[in-house]
Amino acid sequence: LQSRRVPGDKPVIIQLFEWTWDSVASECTSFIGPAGYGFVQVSPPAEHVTGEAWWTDYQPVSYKLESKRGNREQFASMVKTCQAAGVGVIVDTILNHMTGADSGTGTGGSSFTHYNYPGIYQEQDFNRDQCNGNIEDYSDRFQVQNCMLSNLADLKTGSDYTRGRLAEYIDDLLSLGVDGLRLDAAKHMPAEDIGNILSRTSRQVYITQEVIYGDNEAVQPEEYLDNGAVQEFRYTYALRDAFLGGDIASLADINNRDWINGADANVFVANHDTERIDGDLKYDSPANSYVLAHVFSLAYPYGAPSVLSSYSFSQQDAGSPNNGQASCSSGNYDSWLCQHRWTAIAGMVGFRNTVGSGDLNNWQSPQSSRIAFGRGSDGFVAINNSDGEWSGEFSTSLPDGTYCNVLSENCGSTVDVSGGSFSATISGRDAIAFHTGATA
Ligand code: LAG
Ligand code: CA
Repeated sequence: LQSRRVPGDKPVIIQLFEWTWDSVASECTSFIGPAGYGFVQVSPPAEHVTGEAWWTDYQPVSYKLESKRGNREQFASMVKTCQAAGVGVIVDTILNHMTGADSGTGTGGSSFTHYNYPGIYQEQDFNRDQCNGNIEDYSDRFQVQNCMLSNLADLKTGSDYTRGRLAEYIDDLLSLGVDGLRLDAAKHMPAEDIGNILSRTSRQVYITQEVIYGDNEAVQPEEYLDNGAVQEFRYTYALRDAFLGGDIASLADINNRDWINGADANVFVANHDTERIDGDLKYDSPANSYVLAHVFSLAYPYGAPSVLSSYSFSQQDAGSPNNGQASCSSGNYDSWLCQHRWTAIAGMVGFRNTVGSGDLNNWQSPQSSRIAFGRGSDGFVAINNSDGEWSGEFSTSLPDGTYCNVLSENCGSTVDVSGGSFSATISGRDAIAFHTGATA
């Protein structure tokens, strides 16, 4: 089942949080494909509850592809357009639950009550007979997998009917050409239930499972490796602590910890949930730490990296601006942040693609807030997470030449490598990165 975990030779994923299908399609063509990103991860496409908040999308009502992000035709056309631009589409997929509402009508016009979704699921398809309440104790495996996550009606993923119905939904997505699935709330389903559902589908695609690590929890990320890749949240926490705390030299060994193996991991500086947690890294974190963490994440050989592209908010629940019709190029940005276009982040995508699986080498760290390292003989990066300027002589395995600092606009700054070394001055809270794919 190698196909479920290899993200390919363009491993960088963008999570286009809350973007409509039309806006995803046009961004694939105009920027994402040309920039070298391999995949976009899009919001859940299934019919969901109505409302202003962003999180309505996480309460499915049916498997009709009619959501705030667009309809079936728009979804199908987005997949084709992105693929034509060389970009695969990963779909956020909710298998664990349906709604948390007592009753209502979904974005596609379907009526429902908490435990009745006409033509799809009734009372017997939920775990209410096992547990009639919310998860309270994460050290209790039974609760984590059978009780409700925030009152969301918990599907009986152990039953033949439910498994078949979920596989049918996945197969519908696959029939439209989808390239991968992000499995929402994977920790709340037994790993073998997910394995069974995926085994019923017509094709095996990239799978990344959301299994949020917690100390002393009953359900652990490692349990899910047979199904595909797993999102390694310990990595997100480690980057947060390092970049906000100052000591980034401690990240030296994160490809060699007691975590998910790099080849099996999907990692990110932030996702739509963590950017809403106080104290986690987000777009307005102090001292350029969000950008520097991305430079590290895209340079360092661990996991398939995702980059969140989201919008600024002052209220946690606020839905996306302009009804999700995102725009990065028109000059009318609303509050779309377009992180995937930021010079440093987009520049590092070329770096990642060029260095491929090149070994980590030439690690240099004169103090804990400053690190520099190479990737094979194709790329080199230096990150200065302190306020003062860092002037130094660096050892590198890159061939002699003049390279663009890909963190600068239009090759505005360069580095001269000669005889395995170069000298450079890196401003406080800044970085430089260069690779053999971008010479001056
Ligand atoms: C996820 N991963 O496991 C998503 O990444 C996360 O964003 C989802 O929560 C969660 N699982 C369920 O799919 C989001 C919001 C919640 C929201 C939920 C359902 O973070 O706040 O819950 O989606 O829409 C909301 C209310 C709750 C209420 C619930 C049910 O905030 O207070 O109990 O709806 O009505
Ligand atoms: Ca469950």
